[in-house]
Amino acid sequence: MKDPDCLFCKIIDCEIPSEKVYEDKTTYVFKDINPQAKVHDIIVPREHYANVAELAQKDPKQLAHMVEVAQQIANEEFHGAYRLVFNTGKDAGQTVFHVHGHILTGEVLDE
Ligand code: DGP
Repeated sequence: MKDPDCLFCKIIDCEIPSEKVYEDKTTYVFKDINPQAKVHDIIVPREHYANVAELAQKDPKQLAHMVEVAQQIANEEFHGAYRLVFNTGKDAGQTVFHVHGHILTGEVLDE
């Protein structure tokens, strides 16, 4: 399912440009517009889910696949070390309501 008003659905469909890092049949990864680490990528499922809790409930295999892809990117960027953050809910800082993981890597991260 797509949400015609969703920013990340539009990025996935190339209606809005992005700097692609990786893609496959179910998953798209692109550079964050406002990076918080040397490497800061956003990983999304092509299907629209509002947040990680909904994704975990409705398609746990997709969530596991996203972790695998994040690991693969970190293996290439920084010997497998990375942070994977899913802001969930407005009060936790979620601003785009299409589930996305922030992949932070490429350098030693602050604790
Ligand atoms: P969050 O705060 O967890 O919902 O993260 C949303 C992230 O999406 C934030 O780090 C900035 C990024 N972002 C927002 N709009 C765009 C955009 O148009 N292009 C790209 N590449 N990233 C965006």
